[in-house]
Amino acid sequence: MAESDADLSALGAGFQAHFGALRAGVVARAPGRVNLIGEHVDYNDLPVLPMALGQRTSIVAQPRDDRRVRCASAKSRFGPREFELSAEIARSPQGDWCNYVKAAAQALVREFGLERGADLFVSSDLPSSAGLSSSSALVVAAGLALAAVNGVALEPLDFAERMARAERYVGVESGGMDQAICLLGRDGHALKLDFAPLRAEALPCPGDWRFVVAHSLVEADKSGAAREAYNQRRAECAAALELLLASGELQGEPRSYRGLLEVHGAEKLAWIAERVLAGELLARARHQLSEFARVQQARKCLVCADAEGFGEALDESHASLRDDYSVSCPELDALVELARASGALGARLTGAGFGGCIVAFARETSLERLLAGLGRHYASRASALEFEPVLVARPSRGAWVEPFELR
Ligand code: NG1
Repeated sequence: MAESDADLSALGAGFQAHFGALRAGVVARAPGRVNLIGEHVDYNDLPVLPMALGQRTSIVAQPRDDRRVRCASAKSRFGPREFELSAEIARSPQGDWCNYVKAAAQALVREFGLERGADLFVSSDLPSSAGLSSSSALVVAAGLALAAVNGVALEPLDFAERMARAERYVGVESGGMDQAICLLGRDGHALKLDFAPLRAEALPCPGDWRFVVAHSLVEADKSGAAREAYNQRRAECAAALELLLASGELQGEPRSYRGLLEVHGAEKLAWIAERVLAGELLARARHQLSEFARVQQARKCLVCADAEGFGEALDESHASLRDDYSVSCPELDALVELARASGALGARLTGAGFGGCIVAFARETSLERLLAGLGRHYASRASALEFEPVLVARPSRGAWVEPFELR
């Protein structure tokens, strides 16, 4: 895809304003994503169905002769940072943007012994803390840039698995969805991703299907409180699984959600879970099992262009995330309702929740009505926002890196 000259010259000018002359470098591009369905299940190696966005993070990188990495951002609130490449890179304070660059750098030093630092200029049109995976876009772009200036080239599948492990540096026990869709995304397609090992099935989006992303205006701060809540969900899933396995019902069976689901199916396991578990742990396990079934269902609907069925799966996913997984909030619930009342066939929170965005699904014929309905929600606030609160998601290609050339 040819990038516009204006975009490249803005990146070049930004780089030079921070670091001086740009002699020879690379530019890495890494998209955000919207997850259509399969939420809070990737860390249990259960499949997900996201698409990569046209919005992305770009990094211009110029190699250095030492091991220093200097980072600057086009956004003034992300101040300049520096660190030295090493196998034990000290973390910046929690929430600092540079931790995402350090995450990629440390992993690549450990695995490939990178020797060469770089000056990095970062620019992005992805809102942060929105559930659109701006964090993984930064990790992947930084990883691609640092690998390229060190002459390390990897297959996207392999790179995605490495970057998923790398991002845990920031303290979130995340799964592998974001890095995978960021690297493997395909124009016009959603991807069904399976994990351990990572596999991707590209599914063309029917021509008249539209996905609209709308922001709740609540920041889902995954470097703060949302991080604890996220890690807690993962721990609760593990605790529920232990109890299930210890019950007389499942002795000697596979020891993972995926293994159990493959052997018994979601319905039978849900029946067992209702007998063995209670309270929050039952609710968390129920979400894992029901979301697994919904991803299978949604995949089928996508393949046979059953828009009503797909919308229903989204609606049910939201209910499960709200009621069983407790990761929604009143602002997200209200936006989901508004989307449905404005012609969406289905809508749900997308990403980790606790704020951030919803994804609403509609046919092309209802798009205008949906956008108008959602738009009214922001009427009094839109001018105060530094990002577009509503966007039509265009399924886009995954990340890449190329020589930086001003045409
Ligand atoms: P976001 O929406 O970027 O916070 C997080 C995890 C994913 C996945 C989703 C929930 C990271 C980097 N990503 O995404 O792995 O678990 O939540 O489905 O933390």
